[in-house]
Amino acid sequence: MTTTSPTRHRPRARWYAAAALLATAAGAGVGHLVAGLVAPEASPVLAVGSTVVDLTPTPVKEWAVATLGTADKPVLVSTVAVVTLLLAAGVGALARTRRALGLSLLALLALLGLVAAASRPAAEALVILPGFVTAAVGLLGAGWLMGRLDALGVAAGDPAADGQAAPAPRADGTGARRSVLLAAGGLGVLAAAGGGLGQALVRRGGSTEVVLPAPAEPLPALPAGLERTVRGVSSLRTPASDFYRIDTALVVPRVDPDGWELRVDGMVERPYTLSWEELLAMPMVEKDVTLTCVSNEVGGPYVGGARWLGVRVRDLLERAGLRDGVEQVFSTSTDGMTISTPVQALTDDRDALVAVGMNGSPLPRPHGFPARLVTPGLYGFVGATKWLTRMTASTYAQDTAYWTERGWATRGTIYTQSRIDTPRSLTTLPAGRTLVGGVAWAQQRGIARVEVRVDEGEWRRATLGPDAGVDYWRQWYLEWDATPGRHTLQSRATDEDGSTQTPERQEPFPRGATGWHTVVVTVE
Ligand SMILES: Nc1nc2c(c(=O)[nH]1)N[C@H]1C(S)=C(S)[C@@H](COP(=O)(O)O)O[C@H]1N2
Ligand SMILES: [Mo]
Repeated sequence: MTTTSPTRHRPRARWYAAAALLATAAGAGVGHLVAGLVAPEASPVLAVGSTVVDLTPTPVKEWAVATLGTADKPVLVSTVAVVTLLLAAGVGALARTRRALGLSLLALLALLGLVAAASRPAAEALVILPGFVTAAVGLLGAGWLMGRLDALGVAAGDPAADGQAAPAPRADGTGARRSVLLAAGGLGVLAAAGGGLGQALVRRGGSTEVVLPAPAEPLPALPAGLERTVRGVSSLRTPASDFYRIDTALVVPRVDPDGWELRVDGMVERPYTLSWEELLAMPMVEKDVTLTCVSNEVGGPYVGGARWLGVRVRDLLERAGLRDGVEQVFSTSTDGMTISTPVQALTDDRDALVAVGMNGSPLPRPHGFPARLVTPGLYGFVGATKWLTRMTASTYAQDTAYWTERGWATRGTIYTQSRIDTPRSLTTLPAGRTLVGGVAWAQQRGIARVEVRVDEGEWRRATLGPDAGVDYWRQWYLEWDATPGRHTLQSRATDEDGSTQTPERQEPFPRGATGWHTVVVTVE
């Protein structure tokens, strides 16, 4: 029997579309599995997703963070997957009549995933493997399944019209159909099993069983926070599990401290490289610092307080010996993120840290294990490099960081801000005595007071919670005799420099949001 049948007897185009879609899914599934084994970031779907993240214009990214919050990553990955499968289906339909062209286009699609993976910043030689496997499984699978479909056409076709020598008995049709189903089922199993297992591997926990040294300069225990007495107020210390996470990584980088290094170079007298053990052998200090994301809207969730353990960046830079003219330290993460931090903020007495511990444990992987920068007073995008691996003393003319290239401010001092945690906006509460409470922060300056007003009435001064230093947020609360009706609550903070949170509304892009947090509640 010949291998091709006249096209008019072939099953409809949608079956070929389905075949290509299924084969592509199988390829992606097996590729994801291989990536889970060798290099998670090389998974073709994730690699294409990361490339899309990097190429997305800032306003779109801002919109995504604002509307999707932390669901932005799953939504992105699903979108990439759906678009890819639709493209594959289209190419599959074409392959019904133009097999070589269709399969070549499918190969091109696979090649895109391969190129995306190979051009990721953390790319090692192994990263082409998952893409290669994806391409091989996808193409062979598509070719094979389409071959089964062709055979089905032959079996069902009119032998005379086909000019085929052999007649097509009924039994042949059933056999051909069964072989199509088997082939499709096999590819489906590959897609589901590969994808599922791969995802489990990609997600698998990191090697966080490291033991951290005790701090040379320990801090006293944090005082009890207001969260015990004012229900609904953010806890004084944010547990790592509740700590906001903002980064461009679609898979949390898995860094083995054994192979990890911290390089200090650039405009320095003595560039050097530290191993994990060498870093841990340096004097460790503890600091309570509230991190804030520049993308946080007024009243938003991207702020958290933690106790960090680490080595002073100043000590690390002094060891290298900064030359004259250094303006910024350009830091790099293992996943290729680059962040510019003004050198002043890393060398003055605010004690910016290369942190290895968070709230008494090693850094969790999502927060930068094994080491990250923590720079008090600056938004995370200019001072909190996670999965840190290199610090290069530089000038702004010499090196441009990731966010700077995307139009964000070069220096990012955190605005004085306050947030109402309770009552929550658009809730209904009973009339009578209520506690209005929240948090306020003005890192590097400290919070002097927080005021609250109801329905644009008189500003009333709130009671502040414990003081854990200028770089840490302050909890606050105010008693309010809530009367029935709809009410608007607003808060504003004043820092120790005497400046009061401005009512002027400013969007997060490009230097952080401003305005008063406003909450509307109904009292019954
Ligand atoms: N490697 C890397 N580090 C990064 C980022 C990133 O995308 N990649 N995002 C920065 C931003 S914008 C913020 S706000 C903080 C957030 O730190 P967290 O996720 O631990 O809260 O990390 C910073 N460090
Ligand atoms: Mo951020």
